[in-house]
Amino acid sequence: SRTPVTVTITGAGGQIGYALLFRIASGAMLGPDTPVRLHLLEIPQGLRAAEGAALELQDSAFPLLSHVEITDDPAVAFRGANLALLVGARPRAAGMERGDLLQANGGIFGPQGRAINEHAADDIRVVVVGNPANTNALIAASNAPDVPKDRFTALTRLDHNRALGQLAAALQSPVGELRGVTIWGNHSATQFPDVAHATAGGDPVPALLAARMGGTDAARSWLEDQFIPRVAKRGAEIIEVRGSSSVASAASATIDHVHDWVLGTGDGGRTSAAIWSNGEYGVAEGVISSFPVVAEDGAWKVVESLDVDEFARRRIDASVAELVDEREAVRSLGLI
Ligand code: NAX
Repeated sequence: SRTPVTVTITGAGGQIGYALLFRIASGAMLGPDTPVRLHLLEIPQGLRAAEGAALELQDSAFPLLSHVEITDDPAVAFRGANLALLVGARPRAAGMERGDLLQANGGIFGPQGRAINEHAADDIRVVVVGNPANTNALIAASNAPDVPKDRFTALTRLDHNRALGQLAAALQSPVGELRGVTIWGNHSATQFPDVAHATAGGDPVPALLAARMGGTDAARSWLEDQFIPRVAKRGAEIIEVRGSSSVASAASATIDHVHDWVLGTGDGGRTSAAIWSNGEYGVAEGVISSFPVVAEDGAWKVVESLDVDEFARRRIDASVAELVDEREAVRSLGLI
């Protein structure tokens, strides 16, 4: 049987952690032939919740689950880690300024980046879920100088999946027929969900929308006034309707992200992930921005051939400007 893959989950005692653990242990993330070791990192007050989840993992008798380790020590949690899902973060409290939020998260993602640098396996791959996800990933990457920058990513797959869901509903098309949707920029309200190059059943989405909505102007206003803001603000809608933030959908998107990164995007084609920018599409170098990507041989690659029109350019630039601002803020706080 194969050597288990070590997966570290931070914030494992929290809500998303609880939804993630069972899907990882069932094989949904790394496939039915890959055994897993789980390292659950929590702060002291979260340890009991993680221990409780571990009891339930035991009670689920997953054949692929070889071991569970629970700790509040990052050195122990990241030792030998092949994959790290960084979920635990400091949420924005009422009245907290952005600087305070970034400072508090720097106190989490700086030390975690250093522990990854020192203790993780050579093939470590990191996805940051905890918000502000892109900048937390940048902080972790900057504190792990020996790890290649392209191993640090942030989750925009939930935004991507939200866009697919909205488009499928609007076009009355099965979600599995949709290709070529992109989330650009930051995982925040400035993100740009872009369907200009998307297809449904092989047909161009902009033309399908125009046909359904009675013209290109109607389709454009639907995109600008409904689709884009609804995807970008879906987190708030979930909180309002459900009375609690997105949990299962966030865990599911995290599973999708890691699955595709490790096993490849294959026939599913393009997706979206926030990765280290090397300046593709004029995005500032050295921020963690969402791009159109495929994954091959365990690495994300930006799909570079797409036309960016003037509307898309403005939207991408606005979201990237926010990422550059966040980078300046964490730089001036000495966090990177
Ligand atoms: P919870 O508050 O339920 O869980 C967070 C857990 O992290 C807690 O158990 C806490 O004890 C633990 N924790 C805090 N600091 C830690 C540290 N230094 N080391 C280890 N563990 C630590 O939040 P949950 O609903 O699970 O959400 C987790 C994060 O995901 C939040 O930051 C949230 O904003 C973010 N989200 C990101 C999304 C994305 O698409 N990127 C969408 C969903 C979600 O909003």
